[in-house]
Amino acid sequence: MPAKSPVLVDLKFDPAMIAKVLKTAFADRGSINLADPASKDVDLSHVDYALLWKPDADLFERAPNLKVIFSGGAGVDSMMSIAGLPDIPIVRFVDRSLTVRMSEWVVMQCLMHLRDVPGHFRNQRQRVWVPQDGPEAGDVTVGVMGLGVLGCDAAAKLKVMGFNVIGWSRNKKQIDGMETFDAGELDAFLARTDILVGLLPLTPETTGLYDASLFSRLRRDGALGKPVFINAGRGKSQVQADIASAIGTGVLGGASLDVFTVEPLAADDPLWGLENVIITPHDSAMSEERALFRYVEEQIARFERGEPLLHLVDRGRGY
Ligand code: NDP
Ligand code: OXD
Repeated sequence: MPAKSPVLVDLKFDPAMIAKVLKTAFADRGSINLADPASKDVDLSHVDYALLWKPDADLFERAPNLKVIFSGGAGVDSMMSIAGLPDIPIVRFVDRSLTVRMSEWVVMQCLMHLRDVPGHFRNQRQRVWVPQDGPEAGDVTVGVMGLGVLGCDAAAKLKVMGFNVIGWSRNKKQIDGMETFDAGELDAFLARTDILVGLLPLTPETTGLYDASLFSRLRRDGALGKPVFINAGRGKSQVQADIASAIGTGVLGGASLDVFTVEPLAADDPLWGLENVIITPHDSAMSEERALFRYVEEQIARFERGEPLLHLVDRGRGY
């Protein structure tokens, strides 16, 4: 039997962690880690599978015979824009732990705004005692934009916390106990939303979608007073300057942002200094290396048994 081709790994994550975890991954076929200086001149022409996150620009020239590309993350926008991307299946990362952690982050952010945690922090720092009598979750409608793997899980957990949850996606979804809207019903969806949660992939349609005009169409007479914007999808879906000015003018009451137009967020960006803005450095749900390598092993095994790959990217839609 011919030797199995090693998996090509080019993941711009923590290099020490990748090197460590790779030692026990892909036991039956081995791997070529492009972060390893020894791989610099290695012949990649025989490689069948590549696991990539922000790969080197010349990768597809060096590895022209790939059969499948695996994304190191759930989002594939950075992959889709690489010149020379071959027309072969691309599999995105779908993982229980990543999904659970994203939902933790979303629920936490909604609760932070519901219970005015930024205001409590401010009072604590000033050593003042100001009890707040805010609304309960059931008085507030969270509108989730993107009802895929992450959006559906987050929506279900928000409902457990008592929020009224509605959802928006490209195609209309039937989800028990949740009112849903399709792409053409954006205005109706926004008019009902007190807390907007963005869990959309970045595509040409979703680039710059969260802007001043969209913020101005959110519900203004809800239990929170002013609407809140939360985004963990992709930063280029938001017009960042519009967030800061919407908070300044009171169109938005607050925001939680895990993703930014340019990452890392510049030290002089005004968003850092806004009290009602909670910033996390794109760590709401990071890919866990062991789970990622196991996932790729399982998918390769499926592919080689002649079974369909799971979680394939639709090149036409871009996600
Ligand atoms: P999925 O592909 O499972 O879901 C995407 C959802 O977005 C679908 O419901 C889809 O609609 C909807 N959608 C896409 N384009 C449009 C559009 N133009 N109009 C309306 N709805 C649209 O993705 P996941 O849930 O797994 O992940 C979502 C995104 O989260 C990723 O692409 C990534 O960018 C981001 N992410 C961020 C992380 C972080 O750490 N901050 C971690 C992981 C992911 P339909 O169902 O009709 O196709
Ligand atoms: C992802 C991410 O897409 O971490 O998985 O952003």
